[in-house]
Amino acid sequence: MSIQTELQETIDSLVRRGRGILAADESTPTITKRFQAVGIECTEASRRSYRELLLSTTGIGEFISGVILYEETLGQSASNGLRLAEIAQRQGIVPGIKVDKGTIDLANAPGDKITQGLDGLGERLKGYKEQGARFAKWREVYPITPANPTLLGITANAEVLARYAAICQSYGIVPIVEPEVLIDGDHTIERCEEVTEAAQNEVFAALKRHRVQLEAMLLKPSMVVAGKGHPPKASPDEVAKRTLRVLRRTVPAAVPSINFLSGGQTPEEATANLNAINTAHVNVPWLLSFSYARALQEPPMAIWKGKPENVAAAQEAFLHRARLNAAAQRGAYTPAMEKGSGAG
Ligand code: 5MM
Repeated sequence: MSIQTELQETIDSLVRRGRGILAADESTPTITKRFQAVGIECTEASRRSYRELLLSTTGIGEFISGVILYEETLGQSASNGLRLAEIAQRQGIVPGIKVDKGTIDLANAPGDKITQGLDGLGERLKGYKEQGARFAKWREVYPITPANPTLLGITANAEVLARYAAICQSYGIVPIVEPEVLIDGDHTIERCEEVTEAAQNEVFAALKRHRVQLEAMLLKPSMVVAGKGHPPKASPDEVAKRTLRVLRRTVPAAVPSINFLSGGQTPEEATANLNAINTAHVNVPWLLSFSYARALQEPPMAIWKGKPENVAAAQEAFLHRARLNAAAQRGAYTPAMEKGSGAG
């Protein structure tokens, strides 16, 4: 099969109305933090059991088209001996892989970050592909302060995202490009909008420079929201208006789908905001969907608590959250649908 056909098949499988992506690619330090917050011991075995719980949830393939895995998970097998990636595939869910190696300080740009992991990326992609991965994800972060992100931060992060995306496509792997404007801080929603527009403008300029095929990538942006230290929160209509304005100004129509991260919003907020985005738009060229980690996983993780007797209830809560976000993708969510969840 040609690389072009491979890329198109993966895009066709991922980009589907009423479906989104599960981000289950927390690195070991991040999942340790998330487990500790709800009293779960973080071991190789508990991480495997938890991710098996998510991927083996009956019916989850109706709402989730792809899953981003962490390297460890891609190599793990479930209790029945099947590889976790194969369990996903049997649910109709395309396995993907987080390929970045986290952030460090960006030299000469105090307060800004840059993501590592480009060295040897091609060789790693070959191995991940053999293990079943068909798409990849790379995240750059943009902290907001009065001085950040700097122009250097915006250009350097865009360049790295574009180099990653170009390498992925040359190996037949669909890249998810994730520029995350962080919610930390007390900045206004106006400042978030300004930074998001500048960051995304530069990302698409860099993608063009590196000849990335826009039809064969997905964008995973943050929504335009105020800093978490700047209450009250904006209404879903306000978030939708500003988020759509930035997207229209920055994202070419050739990109097939935009899958938002939840970025510290509560599960209910992330669903309501996605729904508002999908009800506010008129004739946008992209599918507008989700690629949530915390907003899909917080309820099931809190219910599971590492105990086998809680697996069924945790799966019910996960399925419920996925169903609500799938409804939000169609603009068909109402807060009344929150009732009757499996959340305990
Ligand atoms: C921003 O984080 C991504 C989306 O998650 P949320 O919906 O919770 O915001 C997520 O895919 C993230 O990139 C992974 O969890 C990996 O994070 P770390 O910090 O381990 O690299």
